[in-house]
Amino acid sequence: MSDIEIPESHPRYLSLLTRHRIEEGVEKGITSKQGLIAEGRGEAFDYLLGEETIPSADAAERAAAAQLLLAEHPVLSVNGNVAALVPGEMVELAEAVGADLEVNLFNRTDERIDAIVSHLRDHGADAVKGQTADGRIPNLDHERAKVDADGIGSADVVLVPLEDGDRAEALAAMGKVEIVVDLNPMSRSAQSAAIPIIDNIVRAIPNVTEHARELEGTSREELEAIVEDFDREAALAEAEKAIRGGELA
Ligand code: PTJ
Repeated sequence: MSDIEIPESHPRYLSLLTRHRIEEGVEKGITSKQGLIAEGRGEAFDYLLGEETIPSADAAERAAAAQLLLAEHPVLSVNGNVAALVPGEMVELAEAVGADLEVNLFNRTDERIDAIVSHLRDHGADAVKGQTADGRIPNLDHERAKVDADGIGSADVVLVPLEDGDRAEALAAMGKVEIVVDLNPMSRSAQSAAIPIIDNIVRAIPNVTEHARELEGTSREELEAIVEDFDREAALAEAEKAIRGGELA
């Protein structure tokens, strides 16, 4: 395990910390090597976004909190990058909204599933789904399609951060309300989501949790109004505009 110290005063502190966590994730057998490439892609978009949560992303994070609180069976999907970057934060969000955590991998191996389950337990999770794999997402090849029947298989609302486009689309096609976290507003995952959150996951998850805590005790009608008022097309357009640095071309 690498043990570099990053001074908090460094202008690119968050970006360096994030890279370091992903690198550690690969060393621990949690994150796939492809996860390093995905991280680089995400960083490029984050740089263009100004490495901040733009107002439309904050609105998406509030709508996501409301949608998760309204859900009957919400599930938070965890892959190798998510486990490396925000393990404790995912556990806290699951607790705040009463959701299940499920390990669901693009490059699935039983070893990585088990490593991520115990990593999440080390960060305070009681129960983590993903090892049973007795359910299937239709229209996807075998390994990528595996889910728990009593987890993602029967969820009504699923949070899928940093997801590959094919699977995000297949989950949406199953009729699940999909909340996606992805720094690329043009990705198929973001485009297929009911609530696309265009923000870095390290900022997004704690902010969804904070909104959920603020919204605790809010009536169903008010929560429904927050979800309805959220405009996904406008949020995607705002993020694209911010990335392009001005007016849409
Ligand atoms: O652990 P596995 O096997 O499930 O594999 C996970 C990865 C991420 C490797 C796999 O799902 C994959 O290849 O994903 P893609 O197709 O590279 O898509 C990842 C998306 O996440 C890209 O659109 C990136 O811009 C985005 N992204 C990367 N890092 C972040 C991010 N979005 C938010 N926060 C980040 N830190």
